[in-house]
Amino acid sequence: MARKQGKAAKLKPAKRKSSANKVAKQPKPIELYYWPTPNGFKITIMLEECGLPYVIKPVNISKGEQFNPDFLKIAPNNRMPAIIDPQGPGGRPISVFESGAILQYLGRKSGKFYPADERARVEVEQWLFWQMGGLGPMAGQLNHFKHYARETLDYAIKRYEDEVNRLYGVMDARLKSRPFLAGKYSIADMACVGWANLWQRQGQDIEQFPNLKRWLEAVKARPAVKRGMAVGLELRQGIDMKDPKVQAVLFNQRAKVA
Ligand SMILES: N[C@@H](CCC(=O)N[C@@H](CS)C(=O)NCC(=O)O)C(=O)O
Repeated sequence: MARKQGKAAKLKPAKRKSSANKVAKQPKPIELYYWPTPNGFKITIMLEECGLPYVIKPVNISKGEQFNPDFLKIAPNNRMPAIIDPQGPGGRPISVFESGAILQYLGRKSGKFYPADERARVEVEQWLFWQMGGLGPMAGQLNHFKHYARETLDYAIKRYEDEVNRLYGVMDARLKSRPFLAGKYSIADMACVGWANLWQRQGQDIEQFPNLKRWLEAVKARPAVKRGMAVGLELRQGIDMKDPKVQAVLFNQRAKVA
């Protein structure tokens, strides 16, 4: 909705406005360095939910654009998503990497989906960090070993399938007595939905988790979530994750020592 698609990776900060045209001009859109994956969707969902104007800067991770020097200046972990907000604190540009930190930043900026009240905020943060440290990495490793690894390693597949199953059990228990992870809908739900949506691919049976199933349907029914999870899907069309050239970019990455 609030989105435009731009060309990748010219990371010039926004020029300062003169005071004469400050009032009349629209705010500059947030630049979202993005590829359509569950980590990317977290941010498109939040931007759509908040109605914040943004422009997509595609980072084609299958071609290695996450290693472009300009991108590394704002995202030193060579992973998307990252943002540049031209109207950051003090009216100056700011860049943020790590999807959890971006969600928190946008939550503070907009005053939405990330409550200021300390108790409510702690509820959100526990589940946000649970996703960042648990569900995301475990499901990511499962995806690797189950779908992409050149050797079939039963031990690794079982290890991560079990762990994702355990995490879904934790989520299901949490959702038994509340509609959303932190009570009210929040950035914690946005962080999880793209991952939980892949339950089939993760070898899980959603019927084992009725509360998670109800939550997933409710979150996915939100118009902003639908829009957010549709952003840029066309970008990855025709990309074969089993292509050795793609795997050479994405797998076996080691430290690049200067
Ligand atoms: N902890 C990071 C993880 C981001 C991440 O893993 N991004 C993946 C796509 S989902 C990526 O950019 N991969 C590029 C690569 O593996 O080189 C976050 O949540 O922002």
